[in-house]
Amino acid sequence: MPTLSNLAAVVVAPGVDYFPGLLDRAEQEALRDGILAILVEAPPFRPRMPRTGKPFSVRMSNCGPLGWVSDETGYRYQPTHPETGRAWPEMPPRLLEIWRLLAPDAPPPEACLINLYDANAKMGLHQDRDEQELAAPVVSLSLGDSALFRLGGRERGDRTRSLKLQSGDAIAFGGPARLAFHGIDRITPGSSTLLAEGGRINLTLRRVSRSE
Ligand code: MD3
Ligand code: FE
Repeated sequence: MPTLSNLAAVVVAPGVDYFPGLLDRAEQEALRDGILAILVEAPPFRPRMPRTGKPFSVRMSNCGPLGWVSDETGYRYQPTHPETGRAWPEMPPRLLEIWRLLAPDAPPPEACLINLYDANAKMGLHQDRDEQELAAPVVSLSLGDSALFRLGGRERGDRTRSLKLQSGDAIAFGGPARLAFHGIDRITPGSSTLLAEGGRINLTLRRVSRSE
């Protein structure tokens, strides 16, 4: 198993451990290929906002026992793809290893949300609070074009700061940061050669259910 190039965390805020360049190019390529294979089995879908049905600009898929989906009826985790009805593909073992390294005290992740950004996609400021287990951190990995990530506090009106997330970067959000507001303001097209078609893939690993 290849080694991670940089396991030194930069604590950018309480509970936010940033690992710039955690994955070297070979690791990024291996992960990319694993995710592209998953997207054949579990094709990207476009989530819709609860109530209004307004489509997200980001397309999504999932791997692992549970996947996050959103439509007119609400946000939820479910074991099957919303369009094919099939179980989500298994999580690549390498993702489970990265989780063990970055979240050593947490039970294993149950969901890996795959967010797909084209040149115009963004994600508005929000909290991740659809999980029963809020003691476990959320671990995020970035592949492809860079993104301008915005991180706030636990209240929507709190001051925010911006961070550029690049291909191969990882961040773990735990403790006081677990319910921080966050979003993606924009991506920078052409900033990475990892994805042949351009764009950005974000992988977000989460523990969903409580494990006493
Ligand atoms: C801070 N994804 O899927 S990853 C999401 O890049 C999501 O696609 C963004 O926000 C993306 O929910 C941001 C960084 C991230 C993920 C989860 C967090 C930051 C977080 C959970 C709590 C606090
Ligand atoms: Fe989020």
